[in-house]
Amino acid sequence: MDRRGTKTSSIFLFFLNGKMKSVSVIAMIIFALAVAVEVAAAIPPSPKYEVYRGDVFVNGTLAPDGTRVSVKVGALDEVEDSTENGTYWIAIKSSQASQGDMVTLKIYDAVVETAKIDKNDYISQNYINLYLEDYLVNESAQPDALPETTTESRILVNWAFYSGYDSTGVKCYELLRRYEDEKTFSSLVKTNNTRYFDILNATGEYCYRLVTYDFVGNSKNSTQDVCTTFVSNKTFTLNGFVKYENGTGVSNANVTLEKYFNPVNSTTTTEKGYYELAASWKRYNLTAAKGDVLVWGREGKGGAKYISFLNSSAVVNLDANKTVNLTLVVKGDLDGDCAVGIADVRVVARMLVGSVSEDLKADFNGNGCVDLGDAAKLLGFVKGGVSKL
Ligand SMILES: [Ca+2]
Ligand SMILES: [Ca+2]
Ligand SMILES: [Ca+2]
Repeated sequence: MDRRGTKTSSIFLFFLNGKMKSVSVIAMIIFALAVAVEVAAAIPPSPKYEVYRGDVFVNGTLAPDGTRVSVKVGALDEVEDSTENGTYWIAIKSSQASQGDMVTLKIYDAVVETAKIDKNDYISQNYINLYLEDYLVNESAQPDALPETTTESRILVNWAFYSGYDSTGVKCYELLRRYEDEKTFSSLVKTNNTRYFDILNATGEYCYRLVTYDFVGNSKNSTQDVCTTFVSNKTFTLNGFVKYENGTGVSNANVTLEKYFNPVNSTTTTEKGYYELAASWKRYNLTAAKGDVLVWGREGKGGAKYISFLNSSAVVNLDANKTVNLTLVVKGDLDGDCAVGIADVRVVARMLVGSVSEDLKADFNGNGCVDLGDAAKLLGFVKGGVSKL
């Protein structure tokens, strides 16, 4: 007889021997049972624990902090832990488990060990090191096909999530996009969602690629990119000024809008450096350039001296009427005073000794670095003898 049974019986005997003999037997039994239930609740059930602990290794090295480990005993709820210093510790109250129940140990969603429950001990320590080898994502998610063309400046990219994609589970997705002539895809979003609304801010082709990541950090690209072309017949105006570094307008500069390195539209600046162009809703390269200007001597004759200019360019997303100013740099002017003089030669000298960081604007001989030849050429230009940089 256990302790609970002994106590219940003694209460019962008290009533039988005391002054309550006249009370009906049924009422007495109900009262006794109520007391018995209360007493039973006050005595905790025997605590029995199965403790699982050990080191966790992922791909041959101790798992990083936060690696998810779980233990599931029979039909009981799974209990989780996050690794710290490469170890896990999980205690399962095994009172409701039965001897021989299956124990499943997982790293993320991957089953890495199994065991059987042993209820003989009050606290049973189970030292089990866990090892996971996972070097790839078993299957990649695939975005749904997109319409060939769209006139909306917003597109929904959808994909499906399938549980059981990967042995360790899918942690997140990354959607990448490539617009028109871009050489590579760039990241739009990392998400647990399975859809993304993308804003298309220029007409043209957009291609999407989905990357699936598992919990270990492996990734896999979607097998096929999906593409759509945003079409619109809207046109916009682009205007602005081309200026020298000192803020003076550059007259007679050529301003060109290019797409795929082909000119789409071009104009020349006014006396004050103003330009204006119109083009369809796209993304362009905008370039300002100016031909050599004779500053000394007679054109085409020996001894003549010309100032040249470095092209200036910008990427312009023409999704509205826009103003873009460009700055034209005088070739050889390294201190920004819009003139080429001995002060600029000193700047090149400082680049040579390393007290000023190298700027390829000073690579006048075009060999890809700033060297003594550049200093000599610039000095020749300033002192005479070199007619053009
Ligand atoms: Ca995997
Ligand atoms: Ca200068
Ligand atoms: Ca050089």
